[in-house]
Amino acid sequence: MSDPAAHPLIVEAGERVRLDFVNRSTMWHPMHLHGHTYQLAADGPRKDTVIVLPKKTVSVAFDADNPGQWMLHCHNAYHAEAGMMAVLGYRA
Ligand SMILES: [Cu+2]
Repeated sequence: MSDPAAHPLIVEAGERVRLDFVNRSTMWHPMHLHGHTYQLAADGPRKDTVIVLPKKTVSVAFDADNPGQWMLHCHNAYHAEAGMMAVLGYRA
């Protein structure tokens, strides 16, 4: 497995960030972001985990308001251990 910290997703403090979770698999993936809550659609609920159904895409948006390094991963532990994880970091 590659080191997720080797290629972090970099955001700028204060920006509004959109994440598109594209599920090309046939499994459910509860995608979880640490350190932030994200919004589903323009006026949707704020959550830190969203289930991405098979063959579906879910777009979320969050405010980059908590500098640090944060994990973004599937909440199925065996998926995360298989590599479904990334590190979100802030531009220095
Ligand atoms: Cu998963």
